[in-house]
This record gives sequence, C-alpha cells and structure tokens, in this order.
Amino acid sequence: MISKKLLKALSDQLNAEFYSSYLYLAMSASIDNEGFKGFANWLYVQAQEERTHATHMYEYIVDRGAVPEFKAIEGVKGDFSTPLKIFERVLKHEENVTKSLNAIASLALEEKDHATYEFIMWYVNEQVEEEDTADEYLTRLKLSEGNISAIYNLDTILAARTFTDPFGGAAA
Ligand code: OFO
Repeated sequence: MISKKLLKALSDQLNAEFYSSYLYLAMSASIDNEGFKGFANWLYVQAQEERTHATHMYEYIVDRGAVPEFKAIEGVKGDFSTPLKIFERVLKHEENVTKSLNAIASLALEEKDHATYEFIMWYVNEQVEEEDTADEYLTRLKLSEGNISAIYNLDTILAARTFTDPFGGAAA
C-alpha cells in the first residue's frame, strides 16, 4: 500500500501533468492563430504526450490500490503570441516539473517505496530530454530573433512532429 504522503505527492503530480497538457494546448491555440502552424503542431503533440503522462500516473496509483485526489486544474495565463515567448515559458515550466518529480523520487526513497521510486524515475529521466529540447528551440529562437525566415524554417521542422504514445497505447 502506498503511503498517504506519497499518494498526495503523486496526486499533485497527476494534476500537474494535466496542467502541462492544458498549458501546451493553450499555447498551441494562440500560436496557431499567429500563423505558426508548425509550432502549433509541436505544442499540440506535446499536450497529447502530457496527457499520457497523467493517465499513466493514474494507472499506477490505482494499481497500488489507491484513489488519486482529483483537484481543480489551474487556469492558463500568459502571453503566447510569439514562438520565443512560448519557449521561454516552456523551458521554465519543464524546469519546475523536474523539481517536483525529483522531490517525489526523494520522498519515495525516504519511505523505502522502491516501486514508486522506479516508477517516478521514468518521468525524471524523460525530463532530461524535455528540458534539452525546450532549451535547443529557445536558443535557436534567440539566435533567429528578427529573422522571420529562420523562424519559419524552424516552424517547418516542428510541423513534422507526430504523436507516439511513450507507453505504447493508442492516440489520446
Ligand atoms: Fe510530463 O513531461 Fe514534461 O512536463
């Protein structure tokens, strides 16, 4: 049985993963209307991926014989009118997500809940790639500032992203 403290931490993380999905969907909608269809596509796919992170966490909690607490998902606020503004926020957001995942990993170790530690380490490791990708696009956008053809070039690259469920399920 999972401890109350860990259940709370995992429930909060479940909520945070849904918030991530919500955030990326909001960014996608805004930037789509600014004419950057490739960035909109990348963010839409990212929102789908975040949803799988949430449902995978849900499955783990239920498999451990517990029921997650379903709290309200925070509303999304922010200026998502340019790819640069978006990726500044994406990187900051992902860095915060990494911090909360690391805190859960530490708590699981403290409680000697090795199954939860193993489970959460998938997410911790996934963050390395997510932060790296956000950082790479942010750097490229900073370098291309003011150069619209360079930004559209990146938009074309991001248009090619397709959704693959990291846990092998069907499209969400
Ligand atoms: Fe859920 O992977 Fe980043 O936030």
